[in-house]
Amino acid sequence: MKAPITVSVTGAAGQIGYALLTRIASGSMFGPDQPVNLRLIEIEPAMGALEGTVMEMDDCAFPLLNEIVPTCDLNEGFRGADWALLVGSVPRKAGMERADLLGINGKIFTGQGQAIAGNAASGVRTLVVGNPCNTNCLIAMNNANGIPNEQFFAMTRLDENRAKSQLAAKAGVHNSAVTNLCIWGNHSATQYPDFTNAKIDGKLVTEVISDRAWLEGEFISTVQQRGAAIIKARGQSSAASAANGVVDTIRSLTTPTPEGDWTSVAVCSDGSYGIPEGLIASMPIRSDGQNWSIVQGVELDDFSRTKLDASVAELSEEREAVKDLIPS
Ligand code: NAX
Repeated sequence: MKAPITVSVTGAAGQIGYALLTRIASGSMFGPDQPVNLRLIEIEPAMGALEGTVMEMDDCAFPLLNEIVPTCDLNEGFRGADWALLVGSVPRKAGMERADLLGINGKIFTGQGQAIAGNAASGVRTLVVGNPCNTNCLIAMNNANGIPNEQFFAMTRLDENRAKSQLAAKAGVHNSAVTNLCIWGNHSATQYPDFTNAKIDGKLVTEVISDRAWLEGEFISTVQQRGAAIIKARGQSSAASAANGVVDTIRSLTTPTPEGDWTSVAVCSDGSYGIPEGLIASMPIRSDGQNWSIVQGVELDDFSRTKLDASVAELSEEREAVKDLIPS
């Protein structure tokens, strides 16, 4: 048997946590022969609910679950972590400005970045899901002294999966036929699901779907607004699909990317595609199973460039709004 991997999850008593923990402990995330330790982090008022989640995890009697530790202490929660999944954050409430939300959540991610640096394994990789996830990731990364920037990610995989499913439905094919779908920029309403480089059965989407007005209009807005549509229909935000996005992101980072394809995840920009260095922006990524790299040379036409620039401008504004939380 392999040595267990330690996974820390914040917001573990929330909706996404509920859907995610069983996927980790059942082997969906790291494979059917990889034992896991789970360290579940919550705020004090949610510790009772977390206890209930832990009882259910016990009742699953997962063969791969080695240990489960519920805690509201960040140092204990991130101790020895190989992966830190930062899901918990404070939702936007009525009357709250975006800047207020950035400030409130920013403070959470300052402390979590510091606690990761102080307690986790040196190779720890961090995936931020809690919104605004790109900028929360930026804050955590800049407060995690000694942990390389390449080990920080923010999730746009749910958006990629949503976009693939919309294109597949329009073309009347299975979603597995859709490849090379990149979400560019911010995980927000400005994100750009790039249909110009995506493929269906190896052909450019634009050759398969001739309805350019649909691609530029309804397709993009459906992907951008899918979260809101799910809230309207379900009365709660997406949870199972978000948890699935986390599993897919980590599998894509830890297994080789299929030849010729790429996947979307927000990473620290090195200046590629004119995205200012240091911003956490979603780009096309390939992995060899250990290390990842940004795919270079993806062509952006004028339409794509305008969309990407708008999303990057929003990321720059967010960075400006939280600059006090980023040590220089
Ligand atoms: P819930 O409100 O169900 O759960 C959030 C949990 O986080 C709560 O249990 C809360 O007690 C906990 N929490 C709050 N502050 C914390 C802190 N400082 N430390 C530890 N735990 C803390 O939300 P849920 O539906 O699970 O969504 C979680 C986050 O994911 C939200 O910010 C949401 O906006 C974001 N999402 C991000 C997505 C993405 O693609 N990046 C998509 C899905 C989701 O909307």
